[in-house]
Amino acid sequence: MEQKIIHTDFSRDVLEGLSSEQKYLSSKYFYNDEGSKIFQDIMRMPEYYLTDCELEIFTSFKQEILNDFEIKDGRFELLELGAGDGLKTKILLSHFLEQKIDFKYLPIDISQDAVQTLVDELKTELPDLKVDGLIGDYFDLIGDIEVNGYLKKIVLFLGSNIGNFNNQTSVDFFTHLKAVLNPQDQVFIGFDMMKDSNVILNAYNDPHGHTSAFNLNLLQRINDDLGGNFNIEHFKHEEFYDETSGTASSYLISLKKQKIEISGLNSSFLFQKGESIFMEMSQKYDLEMIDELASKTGFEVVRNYFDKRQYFVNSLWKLKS
Ligand code: AVJ
Repeated sequence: MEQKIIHTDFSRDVLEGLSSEQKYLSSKYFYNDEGSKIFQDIMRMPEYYLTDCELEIFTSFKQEILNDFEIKDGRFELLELGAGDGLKTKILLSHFLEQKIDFKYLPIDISQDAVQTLVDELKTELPDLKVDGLIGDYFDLIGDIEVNGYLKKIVLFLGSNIGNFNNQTSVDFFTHLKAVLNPQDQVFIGFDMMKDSNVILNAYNDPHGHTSAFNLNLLQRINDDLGGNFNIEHFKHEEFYDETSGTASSYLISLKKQKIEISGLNSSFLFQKGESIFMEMSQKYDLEMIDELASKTGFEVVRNYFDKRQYFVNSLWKLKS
């Protein structure tokens, strides 16, 4: 009997990634409902300093950030790409409400569960907030941003989500974003800074096993959604950090020679013992790289906000005039 193959982005991308010389999977598929939960465990562990840094920045500078957003007396829309659980954003949201600012919050995430939970929570925690959740991929949704008249938009891209993009993808992303923005709009981005490699490796190779579970969950997702037969005990997670380029890279390593069948792809894939699957990059930045990315894509930096240790920066950009 011939098997019917349903081609989704996920199946196409898995087929392409596992068929290539250096096997790879895209980290954007980490965030199914289970993966989004594991990511929350990651954010709560002390080794994952990124969350604490951004919380510190927002807590210390919430009024200055509001001033720099230059709302004047009008209304505005706050769009957040990859909002997740909105933990850090809530600090800004509640401050803006206290200041009686008239704005609407539009959280966007690839995980339906994450968006639904966030919107439900916000309705009880911040009943005065105007909020509309959107589900989808950032790239696709940027195209849907309405270039509607005079309502100022501020686009949040926090938590070093940008780190998952390589240089070319980051340039494409901001170029694309710039094309749908109006001259008064702004972008507020979280970048993780280059730093001592031990600090980075502790965050991405954590002793609790959350990062490992996060990566292995994607193999489980392939089993569940595409009929794969990965035994996740036959893979282990490894993290590398290149101090020169600032790139942290995540791999899963096959612990033995094995053949994996994925019935939904009608394919099988041979793994040698020690062979790796490239899972994720988490790019770290310095200020020069940030300036360069902004100016290459038609933006300029208004202000950089740092935490005390200067581990992280939230960079506010406006359109280059
Ligand atoms: C959600 C992309 C910011 O790269 O730091 C955390 C994802 N991966 N631990 C990051 C992640 C492993 C995270 N971002």
